[in-house]
Amino acid sequence: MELERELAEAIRGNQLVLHYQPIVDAATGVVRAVEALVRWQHPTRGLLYPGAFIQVAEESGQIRELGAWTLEAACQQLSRWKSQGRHPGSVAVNLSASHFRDQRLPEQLHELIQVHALAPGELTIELTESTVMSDSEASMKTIHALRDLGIELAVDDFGTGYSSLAYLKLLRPKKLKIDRSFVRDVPGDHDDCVLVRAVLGLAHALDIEVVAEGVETEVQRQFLLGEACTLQQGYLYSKPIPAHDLALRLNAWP
Ligand code: G
Ligand code: G
Ligand code: NA
Ligand code: MN
Repeated sequence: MELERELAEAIRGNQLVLHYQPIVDAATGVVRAVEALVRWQHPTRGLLYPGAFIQVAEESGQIRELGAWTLEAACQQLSRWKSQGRHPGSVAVNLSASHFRDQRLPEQLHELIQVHALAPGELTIELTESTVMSDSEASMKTIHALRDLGIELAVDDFGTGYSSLAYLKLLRPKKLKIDRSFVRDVPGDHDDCVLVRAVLGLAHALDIEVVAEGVETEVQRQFLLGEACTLQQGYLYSKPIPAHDLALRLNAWP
């Protein structure tokens, strides 16, 4: 209850901060995109991670406000990087299911793109499989509206939910992110190797890019590269870090 009240202040005040984790072309080391991950610099409890407050935000109805803050902050940061002569490729933002279904979201995104003069392909929305499954009719409206705006979708934690092939065909995401639980034990675990290959084959057939999440070791990197999975994200490359630290790794722009 207290956290709920404090969160309202945090969103309006200056206590939330985004950290960014690069998504890297593992063959060249070039940063192809960055994922924004929210943190709460709490006045007395220190730096809080989403696990400590996203649920509270959901249950107290503050998740849309939090999502709006995240979107605005990420787009601002992208503009700032560009004005500094750097470019991260695109910025990915995680949105909760209820925010995604909010019929005001497309308008909100349209405005953001205008205000920050973004190319639509510079902004990616990350969704989990359950986000879209939970109310497919409202979600489909959003999906079509985002497609019209040119905003790209990525399916996060792929393989952990109840994805069907029909769903992928409907959603037509730009990217699939293989959940890190499938990446952790490659190449040692035979079943996980088979699963990773199957996802890559499926995505390739549907013309969807694949990102391997949770890449922590050189051995995992090499295995994935051998399977032609070049887009990789994980501690091997970088943890989520403040914008200023990430800037040093970004590509020159324009
Ligand atoms: O680094 P990490 O603890 O940040 O992220 C944990 C989880 O929190 C991830 O599943 C991520 O999708 C989620 N998350 C991170 N930032 C946001 C955000 O701004 N909004 C929402 N809804 N979820 C987020
Ligand atoms: O659900 P989502 O994939 O958005 O969650 C991202 C979470 O995964 C963040 O908490 C982030 O800190 C964490 N993460 C990112 N890379 C790695 C990694 O290589 N290993 C582990 N264990 N966690 C990671
Ligand atoms: Na994510
Ligand atoms: Mn993920």
